[in-house]
Amino acid sequence: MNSVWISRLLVFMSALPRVLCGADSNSLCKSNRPELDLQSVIDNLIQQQRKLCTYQCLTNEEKNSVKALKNQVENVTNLLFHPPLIYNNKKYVISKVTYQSSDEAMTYCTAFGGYLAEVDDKNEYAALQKFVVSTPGVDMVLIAGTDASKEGTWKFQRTLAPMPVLDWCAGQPDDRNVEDCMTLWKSYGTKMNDIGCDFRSADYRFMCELPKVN
Ligand SMILES: [Ca+2]
Ligand SMILES: [Ca+2]
Repeated sequence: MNSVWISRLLVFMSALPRVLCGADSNSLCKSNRPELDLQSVIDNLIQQQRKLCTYQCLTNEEKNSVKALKNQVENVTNLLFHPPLIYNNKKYVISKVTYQSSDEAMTYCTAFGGYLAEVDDKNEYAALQKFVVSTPGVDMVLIAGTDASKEGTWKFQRTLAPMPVLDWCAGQPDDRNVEDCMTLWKSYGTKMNDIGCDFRSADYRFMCELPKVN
């Protein structure tokens, strides 16, 4: 229900006691009024309308500020990331730039309201594989996952939950020179590979999982 209809309903509900009871307010009506408890219904509707009053109730000046901010965020997003994938009500983006550490990559993702992309099931994994394949100019893409706390036990950095999907490139994970972070590697079937958590190559990119914003 939109706010226009709520406003109309509020006007109607406010008038309802007079409609029901008339000008002389007979005794039957008086005795029924507490049971109707119109005031609490009206209070309830007013509360609901307040909850709906987020963007609609802003002044034009405030709406323009919100639009300008959205444009700025979109411009910065386009500067930093390739065109996104929308999947299962989430937005995934792969960076155009490299990163100095997995922590720094996570900080980028957090700044946009998300986190390093977490593969929660095989369908999401397949969608992210296709996304990496279809994004030009990227090969090694950092996603969520680390075995830093215990070699060979892979968890998400954010939740510390065990990774439910592990699907390695041939010969991986090899932990070569200590590799405790996770990538998808396009050159080797876009499967998983363990890599160092710090900067090793200007070719590395990272993928964020963000809330989908309309
Ligand atoms: Ca390792
Ligand atoms: Ca490796």
